Amino acid sequence: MKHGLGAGAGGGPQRADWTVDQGWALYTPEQHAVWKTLYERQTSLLPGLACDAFIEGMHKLPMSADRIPNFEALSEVLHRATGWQVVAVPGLVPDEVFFEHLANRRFPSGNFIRRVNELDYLEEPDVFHDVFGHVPMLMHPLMADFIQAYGQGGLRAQSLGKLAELARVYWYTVEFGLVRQGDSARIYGAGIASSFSESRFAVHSTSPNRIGFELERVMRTRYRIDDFQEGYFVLDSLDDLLKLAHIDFEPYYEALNSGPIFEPGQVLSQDPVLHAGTGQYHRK
Ligand code: HBI
Ligand code: FE
Repeated sequence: MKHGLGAGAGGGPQRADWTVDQGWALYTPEQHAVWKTLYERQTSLLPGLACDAFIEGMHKLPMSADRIPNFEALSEVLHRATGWQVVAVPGLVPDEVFFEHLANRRFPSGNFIRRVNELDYLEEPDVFHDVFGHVPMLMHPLMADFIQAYGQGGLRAQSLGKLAELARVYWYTVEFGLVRQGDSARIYGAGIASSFSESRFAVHSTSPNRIGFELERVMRTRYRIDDFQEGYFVLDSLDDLLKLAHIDFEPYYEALNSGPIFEPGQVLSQDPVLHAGTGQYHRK
């Protein structure tokens, strides 16, 4: 197997569930070095920006600067903590395959790593985004339950034709979520935590909106995948994930059949605004 192409490239998946071997022994010194650069950058940046749960999860995992983590070693620690495992996939997998894994507490992680000349550029989730970004929060029992519930809900949403609405919940929590901690809004979302530039932007920039999380509002809000977010939604506490993990989305899908859809940078008069963004970054 060749890292970077993906075992499935061209020929379809190796196995029906799209998993492949991580192929840990095949990583080159250059690939381990890319991990080291990214790992050192983020671990020195995130204290003070990421929430305590993220930092704790990060420290409890068998991860270090010197090598790309081994998924079996990660899974052993993770499974003991929250019953999750990390399985290798060659890149993005079809939605239903992704959901099926999550519903069974398996987190599909890209086994390849970005190239050294593309440290901040990512077309598909690689091992740094998936492992460094996502796995620390999977050590948290409420996040562990919530992502499993998202997998189960995803399968259901697909059959109802409501995946776009549900995907917004995932986007504004698991990927780009902030949570109140003391007087500040801290990172718990993997898309932010794995990004050198967005980590600071999300927490400290005056440009983006930071709005208290409200489920229906979030499900009505489009997101951007091409640049920093124009707005973030902030949980009061990670305890809110408990409610989100057990919620019945169907009444929400019903409600969403009518009413407005909001643009990423919008602020509504009824929003619980923590910070009204200047919008400066996205105007330039
Ligand atoms: N596959 N490997 C991988 N990782 C993802 O985050 C992912 C995926 N397939 C589908 C998907 N995400 C999303 O489109 C769903 O959450 C909607
Ligand atoms: Fe992700």
